[in-house]
Amino acid sequence: MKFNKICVIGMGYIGLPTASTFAAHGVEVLGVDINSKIIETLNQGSIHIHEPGLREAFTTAIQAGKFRATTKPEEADAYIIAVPTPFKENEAGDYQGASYKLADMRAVISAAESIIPYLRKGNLVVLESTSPPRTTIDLIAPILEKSSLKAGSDFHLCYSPERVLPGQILRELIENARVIGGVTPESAQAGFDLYSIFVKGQILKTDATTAEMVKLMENTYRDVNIAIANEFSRLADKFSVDIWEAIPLANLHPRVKILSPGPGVGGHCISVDPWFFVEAAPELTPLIYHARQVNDSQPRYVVEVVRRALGSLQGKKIAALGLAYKPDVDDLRESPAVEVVHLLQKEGAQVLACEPFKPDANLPEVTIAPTFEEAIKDADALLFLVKHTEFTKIIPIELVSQTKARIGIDTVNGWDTAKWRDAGFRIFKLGSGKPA
Ligand code: SAJ
Repeated sequence: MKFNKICVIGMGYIGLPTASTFAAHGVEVLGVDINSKIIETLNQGSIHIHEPGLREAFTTAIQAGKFRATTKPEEADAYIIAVPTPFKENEAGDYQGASYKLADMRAVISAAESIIPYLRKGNLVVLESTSPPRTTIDLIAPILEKSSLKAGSDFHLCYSPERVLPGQILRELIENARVIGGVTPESAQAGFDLYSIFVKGQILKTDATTAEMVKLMENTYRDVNIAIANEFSRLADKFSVDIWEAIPLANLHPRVKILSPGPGVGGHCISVDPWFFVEAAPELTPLIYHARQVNDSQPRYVVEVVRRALGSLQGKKIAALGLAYKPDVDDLRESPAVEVVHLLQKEGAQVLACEPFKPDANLPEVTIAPTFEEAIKDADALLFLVKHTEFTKIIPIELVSQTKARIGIDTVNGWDTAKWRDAGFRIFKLGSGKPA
């Protein structure tokens, strides 16, 4: 199949890099988003997302005259849906007294509906948004078929998960292997043809539900593995073992690869996607459910570590270093660091946060200091929550005159304890049992 024009719906972390990459490869791309501010920004040649390499890719697309942005789709050869699938904030499922989160599919539904008037025979529609099993067949096909065209015969329909790692999206978009699940083999082939435009990794064809399940399995696998690392960190604390020494030793075993404990699992993928399995089959997913519980309760565990370091939290001044959901990104969604700040404040602590990737973030009940120096100046303790490279490079001896704090709490193993101790700090590391 040939693609002269494609329409990418959702100009977020996935949609914009995807649209830019297609356009940079010579395809005419229409970027669609319901947020008119984003559309304005894009049409002015600017971007609203921090992602290494994205500005360059977007500029290439604009300069080639191949990219335009609007709030509504137009006729095109292919439509890619890349809108968020978060969970519902105010509604939960219940299985034998255990509450689980529910997928909020409203954005996917309205994106699919927005295509109906423009859909023509021979078009391809691809859903990229992470979705519960059977979404393509049971939710998307019936919506698109309101056009009176039949999925799989009149138009092609695929599910193709995105597996790029935030921070490395532009490279991984091209290099990663991509799975294309079609509602028919012909649909899968059409999807194959589309992504062949820029994907250099393997492109593997399968059916739509397998592709959906592959995506959910990948992120669930990671969540469960992080949960066991977090549980190990709690055991290490109990037995006065340093987990940061123990994990590399265990990982010398040729078939063991324990991940890193930390303040919890955030972001819009790994902390969300496993719930799609639980919602679809709560009776089959006790392990997945409990892994979510462990990771979701890790911020509370961090508060216990802080309490161990400081005693009562009432009135204590804490500099929270990092708010993003993981190192060196500006994304604060579902961030465990933000939750730690909220929990500490509930316990009476006064927290001043520092987030170099988003110093002007506007978060309810979080105070962000204008500078790192301001955040640490009057603090009783420095709480290291996100392993941003610049925080790992702090030279402790240089901080002595800049902060009142003589206690550091490191939840990410980003500081060399000996150096901090030599500079006169007591360091409490998550998962290391006792202070150093
Ligand atoms: N984390 C740990 N310990 C670890 C690794 C990560 O606590 O050892 C935490 C991070 O700090 C973060 C969370 O887990 O809070 C998730 O971070 P991540 O880097 O593992 O993953 P994401 O959410 O940025 O991206 C994931 C990736 N999936 C997998 O690695 C299986 C990515 O490839 C997917 O494209 C993305 O989800 C997605 O969009 O689904």
